[in-house]
Amino acid sequence: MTVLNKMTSQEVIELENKHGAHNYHPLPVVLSRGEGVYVWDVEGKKYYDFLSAYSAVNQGHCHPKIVDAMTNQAKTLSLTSRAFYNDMLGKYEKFATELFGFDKLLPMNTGAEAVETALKLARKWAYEVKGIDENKAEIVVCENNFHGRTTTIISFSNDPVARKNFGPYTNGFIKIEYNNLKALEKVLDDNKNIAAFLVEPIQGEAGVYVPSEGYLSAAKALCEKHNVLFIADEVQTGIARTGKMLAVDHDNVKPDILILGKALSGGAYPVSAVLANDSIMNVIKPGNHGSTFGGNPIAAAVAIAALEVVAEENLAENAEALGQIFRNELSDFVKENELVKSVRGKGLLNAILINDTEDSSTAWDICIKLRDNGLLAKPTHGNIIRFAPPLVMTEAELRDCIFIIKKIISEFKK
Ligand code: IF1
Repeated sequence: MTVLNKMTSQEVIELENKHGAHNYHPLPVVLSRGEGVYVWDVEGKKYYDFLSAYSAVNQGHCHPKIVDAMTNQAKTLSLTSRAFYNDMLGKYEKFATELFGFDKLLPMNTGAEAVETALKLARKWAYEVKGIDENKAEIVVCENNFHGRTTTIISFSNDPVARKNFGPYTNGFIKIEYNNLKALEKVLDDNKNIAAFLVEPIQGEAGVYVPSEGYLSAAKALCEKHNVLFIADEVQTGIARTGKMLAVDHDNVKPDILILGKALSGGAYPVSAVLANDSIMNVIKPGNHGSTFGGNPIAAAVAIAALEVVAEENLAENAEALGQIFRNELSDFVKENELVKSVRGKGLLNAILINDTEDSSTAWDICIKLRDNGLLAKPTHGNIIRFAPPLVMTEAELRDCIFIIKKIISEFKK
């Protein structure tokens, strides 16, 4: 078939441009292979991956254990739907609930679906357990949040690019400032109809914005005081990315509802999940919620393998140690470099802030130069570059990458 003939990067880009919807603006690099921390383009050039598919590939590209679990299961049984039992889902649910310390797991596929699930769960709990009048429940969210792309989720986004002209929007959300406990306290004091507080432990899309120490635990305490569910969206921060299995573990917080996605599968397959205890999850009855693919045997096999890899290869500890080196090295560098304002993050979820106007192309131009020098990273809103390599990186590889990043930024001319 001609469409499968070998193509140059330029040809692939033109093909996508012509036949694909323009809902992305990718860095011009066309990848065709990945292994561990490396990816290769169609011309054979090798790169360090410093995005990890937005933190989905924490376990590294094509991890052999995860690929084996996936291919073996694919050859055995791939999908039954939930109309019947399959012999993998229960095993996975037992494994994951014991690992994260919850009674129950509800399996979905994408992050946005899991967020939607958590919102539905919180609302149903509010009416049936907390006793809020029907259709009156409110969910508190944070400014500059990113939780996905569905109509309800973008209803409470304040990013005009993600939101404008997709209305009418879903009601029932109150937005407060992130990292502001007074704002949370006020909204909880003023309103008796609040079901839940939905929060990212670190705001990813907002530019790796790390809240003050103690923010999450104090927010959790406020929620408890008001009988409001604390929902942690760990789709991006979870599964060892920030140096602990969950980012809330840094603050010793146990969410009422935990949302996982991305690296729950090591990037091999779309797998997401919502975890909660029985007092909450038991409001969901047959027919209330579901998904054709959610909880399929391949997803279950892949997720078990992906979570085992995190423990077997000490990925949380590695992310913590390498993250310290990365931020130490770059904050020293920032002090003597005009182009970079600061470096921030936790574990291997980090970002540098470029010293330029928000709408200038400096971050993008630096990413192009990094690409030319064998390192792939992507700019995000407001001249910020996110650095999030796979967690299987070695210290020597990280130091090699730090060298490349410093070199490119030092040489960079606006
Ligand atoms: C895109 C950012 C990352 C998420 C959190 C839910 C979801 C995401 C905290 C939804 C997804 C993505 C999706 C991707 C860009 C991206 C992203 F730049 F927007 F912030 F990762 F850094 N909760 N994050 O971060 O998960 O439905 O996509 O599986 O282009 O939308 P999904």
